[in-house]
Amino acid sequence: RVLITGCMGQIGVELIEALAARYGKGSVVCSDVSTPTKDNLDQFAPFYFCDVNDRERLQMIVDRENVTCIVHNAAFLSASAEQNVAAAVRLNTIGLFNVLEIAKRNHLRVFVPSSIAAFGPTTPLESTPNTTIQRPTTVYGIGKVYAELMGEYYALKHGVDYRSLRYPGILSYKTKPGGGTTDYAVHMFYYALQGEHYECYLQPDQKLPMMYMPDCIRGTMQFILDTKQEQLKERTYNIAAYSFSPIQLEQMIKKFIPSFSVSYRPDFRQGIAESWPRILEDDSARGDWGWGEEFNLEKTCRDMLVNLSKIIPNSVKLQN
Ligand code: VAH
Repeated sequence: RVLITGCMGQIGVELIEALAARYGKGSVVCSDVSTPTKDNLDQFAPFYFCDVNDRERLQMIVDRENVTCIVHNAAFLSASAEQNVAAAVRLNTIGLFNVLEIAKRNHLRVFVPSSIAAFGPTTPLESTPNTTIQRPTTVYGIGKVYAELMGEYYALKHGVDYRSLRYPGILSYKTKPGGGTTDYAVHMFYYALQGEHYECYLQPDQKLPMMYMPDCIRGTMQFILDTKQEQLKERTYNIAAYSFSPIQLEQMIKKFIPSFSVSYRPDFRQGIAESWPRILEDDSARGDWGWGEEFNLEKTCRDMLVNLSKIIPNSVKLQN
């Protein structure tokens, strides 16, 4: 069975749905440090409240639920990690270490998301290859490099089947974003549909690699469940779909909501974003295990707006 830590997060919520669709309801074990409400508990059941720094509790869950694979999503994202360094180091590194120790002891497969944040200002940022300089300048990014290197160490020394994907920014409408630097891209859709002006915390021309959640979920399932170890030439792969800047997204949304307006007032997150790749090169993932996106930016925008307009009351009418 698959255990998802950080199951209440942006990716966790949708990964549970995809795994349950494939293996049946209740087939996925969920854990987080925020608890589901009574009206959505069954979506996350069986659910365990678990801080991954509590190794004994994590071991109890693995034993009791016959876990064979851990998808370790529990982490502080980039912006919130900068604001809570000690807590982020505890979760993003010690928590990761606990998961690797349990995987070694119980012969589990482990998937840990990495990120474009695992690169830094000295990395070639225009088309960042799978193997290159990684000197990130954020606590979150340093934690991701630690995870990548420790995962490879456990694979090499202890035969742990460790796998990781460097995600770009992810666009989705099923959960409200929290703590990420790329989350402006989701905020824009909410403000546009609510008929509100959006003040963006990045510069208008700050290009970043992005991807739509359905592609992220499909690619992750393919990588974790349908890819044999012998296909893997790397433990960690870049995956991406497209790149855009805030002003490009503003213009794309305006095709559907011409009245939408954005102003730009960069804050500390601009410093984070400009240290990240503009374009992620993911040829290795495409060649080694068949990664490929299905949503381009226009298709993403249309799907986001159509689905969010069903969730946001009295949302602005869409054109086109
Ligand atoms: C963040 N969405 O902004 C996350 C991600 C690509 C960045 O790791 O922190």
